[in-house]
Amino acid sequence: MRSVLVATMCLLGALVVCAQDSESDMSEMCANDHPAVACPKEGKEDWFKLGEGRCVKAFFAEPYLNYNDSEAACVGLGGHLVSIHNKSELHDVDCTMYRLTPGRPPYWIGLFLYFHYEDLLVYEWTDATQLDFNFWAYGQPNFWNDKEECVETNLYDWGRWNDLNCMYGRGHVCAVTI
Ligand SMILES: [Ca+2]
Repeated sequence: MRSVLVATMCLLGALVVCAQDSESDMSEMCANDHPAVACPKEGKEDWFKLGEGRCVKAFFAEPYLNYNDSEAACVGLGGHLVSIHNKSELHDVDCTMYRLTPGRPPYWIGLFLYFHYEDLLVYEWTDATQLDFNFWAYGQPNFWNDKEECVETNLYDWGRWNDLNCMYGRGHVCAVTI
């Protein structure tokens, strides 16, 4: 019995160390490699640069919006839910969320299920840009219960994508072109 207890405590200890590593990794990456650069676009001074031609802002406050309302909120600000096209943009988005909510809650991003037929799942971005990158979490997308047509991020780890029922309330990340 005692050995089981010790093993369990070691496992818990390892998990805590892993979590601390992940946290400090984000802190370091976001300070050094993906720092907050203010958006140069008029009226978007509290947004941050995303790659070369866009700015990004994370929203996480009640009431948490479903997918369609999140996209509508971004359109109302002159953009769309964020699309992500490479690892550098992914980390820009990760750090934008991290600075607002270091606890890694889920946020909607601009990916949605455009078409499905049996096992074929075809996704598009709400800003109509090309789907040329993905960062699914392990085992995703799983189209669970035939009802998961929208995509959230931060499942299991920073930036990992999961398909989810569009009616759930989530934070959301918007992007605008500059
Ligand atoms: Ca899923």
